[in-house]
Amino acid sequence: MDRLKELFKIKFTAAAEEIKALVKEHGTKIIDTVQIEQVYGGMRGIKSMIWETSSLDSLEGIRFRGYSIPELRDKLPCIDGATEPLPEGLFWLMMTGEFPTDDEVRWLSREWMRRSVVPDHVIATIDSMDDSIHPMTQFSIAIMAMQCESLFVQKYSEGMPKSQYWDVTYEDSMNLISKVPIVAAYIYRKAFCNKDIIRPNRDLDWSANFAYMMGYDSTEFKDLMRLYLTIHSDHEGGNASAHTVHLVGSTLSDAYLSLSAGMNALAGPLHGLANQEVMDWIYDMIRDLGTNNPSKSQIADYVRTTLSQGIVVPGYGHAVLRVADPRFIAQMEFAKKHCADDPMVKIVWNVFEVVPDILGSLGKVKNPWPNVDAHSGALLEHFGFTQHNFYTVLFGVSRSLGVLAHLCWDRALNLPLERPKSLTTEEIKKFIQNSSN
Ligand code: HAX
Repeated sequence: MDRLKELFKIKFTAAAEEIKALVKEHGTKIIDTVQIEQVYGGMRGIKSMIWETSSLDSLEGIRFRGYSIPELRDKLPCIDGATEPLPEGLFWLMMTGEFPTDDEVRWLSREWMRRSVVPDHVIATIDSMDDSIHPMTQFSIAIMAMQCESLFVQKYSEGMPKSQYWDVTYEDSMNLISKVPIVAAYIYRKAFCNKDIIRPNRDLDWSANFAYMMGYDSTEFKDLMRLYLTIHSDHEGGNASAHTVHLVGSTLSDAYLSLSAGMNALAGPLHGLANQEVMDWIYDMIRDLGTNNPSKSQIADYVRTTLSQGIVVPGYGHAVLRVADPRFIAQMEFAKKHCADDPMVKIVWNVFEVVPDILGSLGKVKNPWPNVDAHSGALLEHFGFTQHNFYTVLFGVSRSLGVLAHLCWDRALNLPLERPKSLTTEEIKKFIQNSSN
């Protein structure tokens, strides 16, 4: 058993004992009450699931195992010339609650490289898809096509006992994480680079190799990928992609089926597709205004026009956050260090100065501040990565880390089939009537 798996087993065995005792002693205590507007309002804020790897505070932003993004950038191993920590370290932290050593991070890079063989039929599946199919759809289909490799499925059909679910889910998750960058880079090179495929470089870490396979070999871009793949990985369990993976996984669908389902949720414009929408919106603005250098007052007018058409301003707002997203700030800091004079970066910063006041003045937007998707496209464009419809795939590669780490925890803790109660409006009306009697 490898060190990560062994440590994970030690941690979840202790956690499972603790949870069992906690539920036995406190199981009937009420943690929250649910309001009718929450039932109709997309279940906002209802505390109804367990997610161990990260937690989102509306004012502080995301904390991974208790650590904020600035703390992670300080504490996670940043090795072998990298100026940003490697997401390998964050995966280790999410799995075990412990920071890995430099050597453990190096081991994980090598381990993912070792497992990263993609079956020929998956490549043939991607080849068979027309370039008009959105890269996120191709990505999701490619993940599904790998499902025949699931150890969970194989062992389940052989009568595996519950106590082994975690083991095969760990193996499936490690295999999948190692393969998603290969598949994503293949889709990219096929769609945008005349199918001029670049083979993996076995000496590189997970992010640097992903950048390299897509055709971006600069030191700075590799660091951008390390940052990008770290900060997009997990955002507690209630967001649509994480929750989808958790829900689908709760039926004992394997890691492949669960991750693919989560990617379909990420592909929606109110979620991960917003990174594509942001750049498309900025390009529409530049075209409509007839200038590459719009002033703040021109941007403000364009924002008002967007709103008057009943369209949301992409990259702004959040279902939980009530401040500028720390993931936006981390990218802004990267841009200040590496490309402060870039014209697109300047537009993004000017949009940031203009939009919150306008959204705030509407009186209905709960969070007028930028989210993670407001900045990522400008950074990618700075390095010549201009294919906006691929941006959500990058998000998906990163998100695989958090949701699969948690799928391992789901199976290790034997979390049950998810099955909340729904209500009809008739039942709600009856409840209102009875409670006012
Ligand atoms: N532009 C215009 N209107 C907005 C808005 C925005 N950026 N954000 C919220 N609103 C509107 C809502 O559409 C809603 O209007 P109605 O009452 O007329 O329906 C009202 O303000 C209240 O919404 P809210 O409670 O503040 O926000 P929600 O929790 O309902 O929605 C969203 C959160 C992220 C979906 C929303 O802010 C939005 O649509 N933002 C733009 C799309 C976007 O950037 N999505 C990415 C979010 C982060 C993420 O998941 N990344 O992957």
